[in-house]
Amino acid sequence: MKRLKTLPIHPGDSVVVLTGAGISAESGIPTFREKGGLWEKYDAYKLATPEGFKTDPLRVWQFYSERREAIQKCEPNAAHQALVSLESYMAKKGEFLLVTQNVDALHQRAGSKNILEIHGNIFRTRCSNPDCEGWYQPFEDTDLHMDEVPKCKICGAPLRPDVVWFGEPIDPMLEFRVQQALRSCDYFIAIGTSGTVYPAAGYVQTAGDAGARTVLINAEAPHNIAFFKEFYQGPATKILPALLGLD
Ligand code: BJW
Repeated sequence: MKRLKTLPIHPGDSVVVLTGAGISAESGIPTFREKGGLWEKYDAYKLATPEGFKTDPLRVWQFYSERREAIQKCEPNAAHQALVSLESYMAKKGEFLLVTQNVDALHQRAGSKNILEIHGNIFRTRCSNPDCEGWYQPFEDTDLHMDEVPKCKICGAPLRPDVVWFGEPIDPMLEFRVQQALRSCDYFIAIGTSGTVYPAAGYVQTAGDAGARTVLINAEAPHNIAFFKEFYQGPATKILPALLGLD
């Protein structure tokens, strides 16, 4: 590969990184919308909406249990590691925020610290009843619920994975923190995301309007490409370390 010029990020800069399924693809975790992706094989409306869960909670749990099991066998890759290096480079003087749409927790396993999981975490479970206090008390859960829907100990309602489905809002506190960071960052770097799902797909506009240098690293040109000032096409594990001068 032609040697890339490194991004001139200074330790005192403010950087917001947005990651999507593409960053974990080389760890062996399927993306959603590519050929062979999850939403090609499975019906998103049946498996990733509150309506789908109400209709067939066991089928939804089987889908998430299979993914829990598969993700546990995967390891963070060079792109996850590069973001850990960037965060530690900026730790003393700068500001670094990692916003991930991924539910796989690979960033945490790699060692990233300042991270917001806007679509939740597949290894957490919570009550599905908004009137129960269990709704607000997600807990760590690596169990596989293949044969039976787990029930809330407080109200008896079905428990659900603590992820954000279509039609559900992002946690307003998380979204507030993201919006604040987007308005004051020097760099907005998106990695491995198709720019299809909102509100994340709109973050580049907010950052760009506020004057940030907007950079995209992706295997293919996504829907919202026009909003990025720079686009580097290729695998995240090669492009990101090269752009950060870590290769
Ligand atoms: C590589 C690579 C490599 C591969 N290296 N690159 C405005 C306009 C239109 C619609 C809406 C709107 N606002 C809201 C909506 C509705 C909806 C939405 O966006 N729909 C669109 C699909 C049209 N949004 C929502 O419903 C959101 N909620 C919301 O807005 O609430 C508002 C509200 C307020 C008040 C009350 C009620 C509601 C919630 C969205 C939740 C998304 N959930 C999922 C599932 C999470 C749990 C789970 O994992 O099962 O999140 S869907 C799925 O898509 C998952 C992902 O995080 C998300 C984004 O996908 P991502 O990461 O971009 O993956 P892909 O597969 O699409 O792309 C991967 C890319 O990587 C590809 O481009 C590859 O080329 C690339 N790649 N290998 C680099 N090695």
